[in-house]
Amino acid sequence: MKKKSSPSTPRSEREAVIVSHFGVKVLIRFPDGSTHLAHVKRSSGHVVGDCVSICEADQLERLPRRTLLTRMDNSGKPRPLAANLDSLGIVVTSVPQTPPGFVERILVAAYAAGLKPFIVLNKIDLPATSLLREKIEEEFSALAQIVCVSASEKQNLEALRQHLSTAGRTVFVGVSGAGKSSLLNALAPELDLAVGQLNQDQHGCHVTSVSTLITLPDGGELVDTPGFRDFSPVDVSSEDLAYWYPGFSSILGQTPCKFRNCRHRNEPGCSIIAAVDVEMLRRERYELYLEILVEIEEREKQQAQRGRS
Ligand SMILES: Nc1nc2c(ncn2[C@@H]2O[C@H](COP(=O)(O)OP(=O)(O)OP(=O)(O)O)[C@@H](O)[C@H]2O)c(=O)[nH]1
Ligand SMILES: [Mg+2]
Ligand SMILES: [Zn+2]
Repeated sequence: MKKKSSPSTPRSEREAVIVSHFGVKVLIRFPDGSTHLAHVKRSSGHVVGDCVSICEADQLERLPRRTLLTRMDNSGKPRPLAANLDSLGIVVTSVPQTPPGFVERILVAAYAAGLKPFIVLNKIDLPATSLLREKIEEEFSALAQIVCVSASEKQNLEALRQHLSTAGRTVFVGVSGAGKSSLLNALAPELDLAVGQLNQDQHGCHVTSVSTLITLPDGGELVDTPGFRDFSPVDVSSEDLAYWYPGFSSILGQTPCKFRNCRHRNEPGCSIIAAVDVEMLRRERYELYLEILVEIEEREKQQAQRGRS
């Protein structure tokens, strides 16, 4: 049977996948494994994972994307991170701490982008990570698979390898210093990506500045990304947020709210508020929903104002 090609797999020798992006240059990989450094405009919008076709004069034409993960930067601009992904690994650990709500925000972004999320709890060799493990398992085991590893001590890497081998193309996201690059190095030792020490405040030093796509020896592909602490979901409207928000869909599926357009704030007959009252839904998680809802509504208001002016 002829193998069906997807947009994330180059179909001809003139097609390639972007495996690194350096601003005005991208490293592309052809189906035979050879690579080539091509020039692109800073405004090209290409990202790692994009499939491109090589036109005349070395110009790259981007092929349609299957999926795209985008985050909002500090100035409120959407920044595409990587394309043609299947799965998203949220890398968390005890040091540096992951900001409250980070995992929920990324879960929303992953679901909305059509990616299957899972959690990688790294640095299980540190005693502080055992405490975090209990918390993460309590809060997220019903929502996503959790793989507990130590990149530096090479603990339980086999479980991660196995997970990745059937996950398609995965992107790792997490705060700087969580150990994303260390994990890639542990999974593919010939890589030798730069890793950095934590600073005096136990934060990472933003060592990785470009995303890199690698093919794993045991199957699957993995994208390393630069660390960031804030992640506001893009491409999610205030109306859609509840649909993607972790833990809401099972409640709403069982008992829909009285009003179809319920925003789950203070509307009568709201099943989400009722679930919080009977402790079926953690109050902190619900309050985080309200926080993200305000952010998105604020953004929508600004967009509407810009549209009018
Ligand atoms: N104890 C312990 N330290 C680890 C582990 N994995 C990574 N580290 C350390 O954590 C620090 C940060 O690792 P990196 O791999 O650079 O982290 P990163 O997430 O890629 O950081 P950015 O590239 O800045 O986003 C380094 O000092 C690593 O040696 C682990 O499993 N256990
Ligand atoms: Mg890194
Ligand atoms: Zn409601």
